[in-house]
Amino acid sequence: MSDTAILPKYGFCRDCLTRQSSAARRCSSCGSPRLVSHPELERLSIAHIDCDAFFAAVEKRDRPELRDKPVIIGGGKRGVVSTACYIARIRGVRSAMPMFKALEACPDSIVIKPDMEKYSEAGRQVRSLMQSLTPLVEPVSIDEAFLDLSGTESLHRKAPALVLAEFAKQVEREIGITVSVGLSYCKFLAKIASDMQKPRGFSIIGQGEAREFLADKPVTLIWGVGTASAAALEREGVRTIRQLQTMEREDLIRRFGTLGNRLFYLARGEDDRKVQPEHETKSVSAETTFDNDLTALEDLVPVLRALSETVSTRLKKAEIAGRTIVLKLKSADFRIRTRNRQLPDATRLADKIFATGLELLRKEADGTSFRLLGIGVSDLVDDARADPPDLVDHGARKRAMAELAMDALREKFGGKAVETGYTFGRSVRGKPQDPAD
Ligand code: TTP
Ligand code: MG
Ligand code: MG
Repeated sequence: MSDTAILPKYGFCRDCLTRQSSAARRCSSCGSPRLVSHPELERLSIAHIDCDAFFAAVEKRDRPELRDKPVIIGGGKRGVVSTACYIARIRGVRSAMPMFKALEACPDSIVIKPDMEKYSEAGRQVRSLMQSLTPLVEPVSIDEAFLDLSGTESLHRKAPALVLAEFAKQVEREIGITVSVGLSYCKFLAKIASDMQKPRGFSIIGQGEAREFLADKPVTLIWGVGTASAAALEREGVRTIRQLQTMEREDLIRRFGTLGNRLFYLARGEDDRKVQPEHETKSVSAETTFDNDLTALEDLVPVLRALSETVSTRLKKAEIAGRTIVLKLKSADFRIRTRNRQLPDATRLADKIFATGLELLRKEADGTSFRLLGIGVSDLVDDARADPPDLVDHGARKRAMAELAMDALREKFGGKAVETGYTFGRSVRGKPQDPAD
């Protein structure tokens, strides 16, 4: 066997990366049972990688004595679980669970307040290792990304599957956390695959098995099918993807609009969305210099609201979204302050930009007089996966729906037709400027 070839039928070992030459259940070299084989092993090149119990894993890395303990990251203002390690999950703790419930389920949990700076740094490290594999890395959230490894065989001198297994080992060694890998021929199935064997998973879904694999799954597995769409499908008696596979495209479009079209193709495992690397535009922002310096938070808030709407409108127009909110202030003595906050998921919603900006602004409104306020969004990505529709925070979801409804109205009746309570009747002093980003 040449150095670069893998026999798809026998695959390779995820622990020592040795290519296998028989169908034994354990690695011929190190004895590990963590073998990967698949008939399409050498052809598949679209991957989705997601870190395992991300926040908790970073904390465990930094406090090794917690390794075998149930650890929950959460608390803070909303009093819910951000993430639970896999030990706590076995005991019934889930993301977004109210903290008191989590502690009922697992009273000996170690609860740690989130340290976003630290998680952002770990996320950046993972991202930069990904970027050394291929320029085609599309970040989805703080702990996950799509990678397109097609055409990289000549560079790496090995099939994408092996490159990915090596990557998973590298992350463990160099960053001290673990990831799960999904490998397929399209983004839809790569994403599903990465979730199939967590933690430290490595799952493959090939073209040959896609339809059958999907058939017995619930429609909610399809990205974009949230609670509302699932209920609409349920009313028509559609529960499984198999049912969608037997329906006509025209029929699906008639019943469910554009979602119907997507359902038709995804149900058949057809997804031609490209992996889109991070955008060249670095950030989108808007700022205002006041006619008279402002000091009080309540005077700054309506300005922040209006600017957030401007930024949001631009993001929506460009079909992009960003994961980092940047607040900029210039004090009366011309000192510039910038403050950042990273979000778990990219957003393009004015409400989210505003709320995050406001959190940052509260800390700065300390009696200082300001002459300029700006808000921006960076870490830009394609908006296809921004603002996940089924987030657990119902308040936020309602506001997101309201915002999208308002956008539709504005489009119909013009920009000034709908104003929110924050800006209503209060025009922003000064002239919004476009800093050349
Ligand atoms: P996820 O990748 O969804 O979850 P996870 O990494 O904790 O666990 P898994 O092994 O299942 O992937 O989210 C990444 C991080 O984002 C997570 O560690 C914490 C944060 N997060 C929240 O703060 N609130 C939430 O409701 C979710 C889902 C995630
Ligand atoms: Mg994760
Ligand atoms: Mg994730």
